[in-house]
Amino acid sequence: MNERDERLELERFALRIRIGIVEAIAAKGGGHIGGTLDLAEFLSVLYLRFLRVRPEEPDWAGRDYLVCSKGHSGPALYSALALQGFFPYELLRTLNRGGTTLPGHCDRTKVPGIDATTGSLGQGLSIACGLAMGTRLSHTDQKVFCILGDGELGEGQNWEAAAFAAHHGLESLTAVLDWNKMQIDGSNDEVLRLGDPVEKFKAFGWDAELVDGKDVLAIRDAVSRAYRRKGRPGLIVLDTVKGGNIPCIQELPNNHCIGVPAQLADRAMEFLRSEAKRLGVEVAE
Ligand SMILES: Cc1ncc(C[n+]2csc(CCOP(=O)(O)OP(=O)(O)O)c2C)c(N)n1
Repeated sequence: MNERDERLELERFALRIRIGIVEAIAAKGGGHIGGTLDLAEFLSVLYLRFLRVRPEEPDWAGRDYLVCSKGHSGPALYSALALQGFFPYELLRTLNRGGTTLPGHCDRTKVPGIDATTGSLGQGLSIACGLAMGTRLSHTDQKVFCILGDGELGEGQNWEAAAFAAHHGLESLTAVLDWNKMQIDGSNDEVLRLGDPVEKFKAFGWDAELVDGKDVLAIRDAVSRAYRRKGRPGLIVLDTVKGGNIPCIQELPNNHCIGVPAQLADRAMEFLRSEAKRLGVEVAE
């Protein structure tokens, strides 16, 4: 496949992930939409091109793992998992409602394809370290990915895990930072300055690189390098915008966890439909 078609296919899947997120959160009337939408391009690349998983056998022991440490972004993974056939797409509309099997935050015991229960920020990287250590002890080539939030990095446990992973040379571990520069109460610079995450993780002994979080081919190349990396853990910093480039969500002063009334959902869907037209994706009315 040439690069143009490759980009198109990955962007189309990212768009479908975004549509699933908006439909799910709008059906509930609101939720963690900002930092969820911005993961679409990364998840498109990971699920379409790399992650070795089996939708018909989610607990397959030979799978690659994905821990979403910022568990409030679960709906992004749910949308990708539904599109990949882990469970019926219609379930997305039950997100976070009474009796649902799709809680707002990632839940390994309820959602096929979710590898770690998260939501209390700061714990996922430690879980991922444990999984990576497991792959080493069992001599497999499985990979472990861990999605982190930049606000989440204010939790000290991350830095203990970062030191542990470097000390043990956990080469199967790749952390992916959603660097949208915003958290719940404002920007990182206002709440707790993170500085340059690439330099910070390098100082801990990791490989680390910055990638445009919208550029599916750049993400593809970074993930490809992650699959080949030897000797040390790696960090991919996704340079993103909170709100996933949907203008009416992105422009809100705080889009972390918001009510999504029908009017806002309609505006978001109108934009996504225009994107679908541009990319040649069929969307149900
Ligand atoms: C231990 C813990 N403290 C506080 C919270 C409340 N909380 C939920 S999301 C959030 C902000 C997270 O910001 P960030 O990691 O940047 O997420 P993103 O902006 O990417 O959604 C906070 C403080 C929590 N879930 N867990």
